[in-house]
Amino acid sequence: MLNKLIQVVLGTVGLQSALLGPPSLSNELQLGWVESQVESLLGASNDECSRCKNLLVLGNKLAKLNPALIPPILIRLCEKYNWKDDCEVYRDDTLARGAVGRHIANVLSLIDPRGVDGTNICWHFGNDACEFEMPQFEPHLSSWWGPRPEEPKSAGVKSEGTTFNVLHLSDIHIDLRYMEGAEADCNRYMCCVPESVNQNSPDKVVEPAQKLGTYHCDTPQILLEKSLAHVSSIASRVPFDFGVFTGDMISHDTDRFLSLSLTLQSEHECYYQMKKHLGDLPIYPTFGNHDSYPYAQMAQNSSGFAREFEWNTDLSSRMWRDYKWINEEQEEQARHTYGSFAVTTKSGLRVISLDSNFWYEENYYNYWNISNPDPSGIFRWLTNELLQAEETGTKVWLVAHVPTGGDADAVPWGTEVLRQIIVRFSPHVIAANLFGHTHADQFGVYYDSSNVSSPTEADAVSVAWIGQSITPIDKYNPAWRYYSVDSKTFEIMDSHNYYSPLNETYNVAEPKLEWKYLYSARKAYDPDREWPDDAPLNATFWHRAVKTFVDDKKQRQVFFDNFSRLSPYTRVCNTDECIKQMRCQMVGGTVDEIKLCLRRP
Ligand SMILES: *[C@@H]1O[C@H](CO)[C@@H](O)[C@H](O)[C@H]1NC(C)=O
Ligand SMILES: *[C@@H]1O[C@H](CO)[C@@H](O)[C@H](O)[C@H]1NC(C)=O
Ligand SMILES: *[C@@H]1O[C@H](CO)[C@@H](O)[C@H](O)[C@H]1NC(C)=O
Ligand SMILES: *[C@@H]1O[C@H](CO)[C@@H](O)[C@H](O)[C@H]1NC(C)=O
Ligand SMILES: *[C@@H]1O[C@H](CO)[C@@H](O)[C@H](O)[C@H]1NC(C)=O
Ligand SMILES: CC(=O)N[C@H]1CO[C@H](CO)[C@@H](O)[C@@H]1O
Repeated sequence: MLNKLIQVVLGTVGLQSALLGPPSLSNELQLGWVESQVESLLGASNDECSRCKNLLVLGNKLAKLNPALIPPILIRLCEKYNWKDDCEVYRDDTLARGAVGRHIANVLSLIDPRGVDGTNICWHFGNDACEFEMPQFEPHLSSWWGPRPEEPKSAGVKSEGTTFNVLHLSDIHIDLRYMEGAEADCNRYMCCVPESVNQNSPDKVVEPAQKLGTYHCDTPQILLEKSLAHVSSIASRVPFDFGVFTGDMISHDTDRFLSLSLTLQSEHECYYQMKKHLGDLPIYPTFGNHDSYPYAQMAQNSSGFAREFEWNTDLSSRMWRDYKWINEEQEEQARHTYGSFAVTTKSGLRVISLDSNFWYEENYYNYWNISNPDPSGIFRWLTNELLQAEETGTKVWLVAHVPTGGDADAVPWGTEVLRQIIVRFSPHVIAANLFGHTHADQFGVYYDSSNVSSPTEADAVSVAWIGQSITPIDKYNPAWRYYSVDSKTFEIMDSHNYYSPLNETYNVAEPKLEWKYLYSARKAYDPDREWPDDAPLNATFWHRAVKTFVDDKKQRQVFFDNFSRLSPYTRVCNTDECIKQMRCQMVGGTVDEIKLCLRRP
């Protein structure tokens, strides 16, 4: 069945690129003309921001007239101005390798080069040529919802002291090209694959890729299987109600080696292994930034280019349904909302899985129509789900890959919209937000406050639980967690984290992964047991934990030990700068808030 699907997908995409066609040689004249235009625009004496915008005006015109010209122009300019090592990523070839030229052309044809699109493109891609501008989302946003209910329906629901368990898996990044013995200490990504070289020692491998995984490399097949076998062994003792997979199945292989077929095979393999090891346990997945092709690209309906990505939503949602993780109606939903869907679990919790590529910074489609809070429609869809839940007193968990804060590699505009939604519906509707992406074991607190740098305990409304990765990249021990959840309020009462010390498997004849219990968040982050036993690990709990990480050196180290699961590369964080960075990432709900927080003395 898979082969057939791949053929169908390859067939349609191939036909499409053939129709768009490569530029002919006679375009050489046009290329030369554009190059001279670019040169004169760059040489103009106006300020950097205007120069950058003028270039975008040219790009926008060209992309509308002849989009096929954009990829060869990008390659030529990239080589001339030395933008990247590998300028071939701008090619218009979306099958054999992950080239994005056509997608940049698509986006260039859509942007408003002189407005907020141009400003923020020049800010982000143009080395701060223009200053960042937050678009004005009001009155759009507040028109999406009325005031918060005085007496929310869910307020009447009281805990009865019973719990159930939920599995959280994240960031598998299977590398089907992983090769035991290949160079793990390579100069140029990807390491541990046949082509990896260390330039100082091209003929002799410096650090051989290990059988079960290596700190600087993605997940070999066997590591995925052994990890899931461990999850399954725990599941037989502490049964899970359901599992959440917060995305990223494809390896960090560079565009040179990524292909559509490798993407499809990796997605298939990850879903298949979860099904094989976890049986009837429903898993609610979400797409990561790597789970697309070319890397991180995903177009909104309103762009007119969404069809180029339908292969992915169609393939995945069909598999989720085949594996009985979602039903037919939800499959239909997922196909129409870029893989996002909502399900009600057997215990009555509403789980909403949301495609985070619409706020990820490397998706080019996030840089047009920036003034529109919702070009994709997913935020309206989400808000309608939340309003309905508010009305019926249903509790919701949000599941997405890229956190709105975290490592701050999302776009400030999309994350600000989501932050406002989360704050509006927390804590009375949204009981938890689950993310992945950073590979670290992290969390964040959302505040209902405009005072970004010093939010108070009373302002804390919601928590981002950022799940640790299976992949050891970069320098983590493979790990996963499960939550114990109140059966009535659906608040998280504790998290239980497992890890496997990968270095113990290095250079031994019969390597074996030993899985160990790492920690419980309740015990680790409230060592004096001040927090009442029957209180959930809600935003108030985590607000206090942040305070201890800042003030107490010992607690801070516990956090960092757990952050990388005690890998040999565990960080020590004792400088003011490091502590500030840590704190801002924890309390900054969005990319913009983190930046504002870092700027404060
Ligand atoms: C962009 O979004 C605005 C809403 O802010 C909308 O009115 C407009 O039509 C959109 N522009 C394009 C080019 O689609
Ligand atoms: C996107 O377009 C499809 C096909 O026209 C439609 O069925 C779907 O509802 C749209 N999705 C959103 C989120 O607007
Ligand atoms: C933010 O909080 C700090 C510390 O409590 C306070 O000094 C400052 O005035 C507050 N700013 C605003 C805008 O409320
Ligand atoms: C967290 O739980 C405590 C104890 O039940 C409660 O006092 C506090 O208001 C809760 N905080 C939030 C944000 O719900
Ligand atoms: C693995 O790394 C940990 C953390 O640095 C260390 O304590 C342990 O001794 C290491 N094990 C081996 C076999 O090197
Ligand atoms: C790996 C590691 O150091 N984990 C720590 C996480 O927190 C718990 C609770 O303090 C410690 O016991 C673990 O050692």
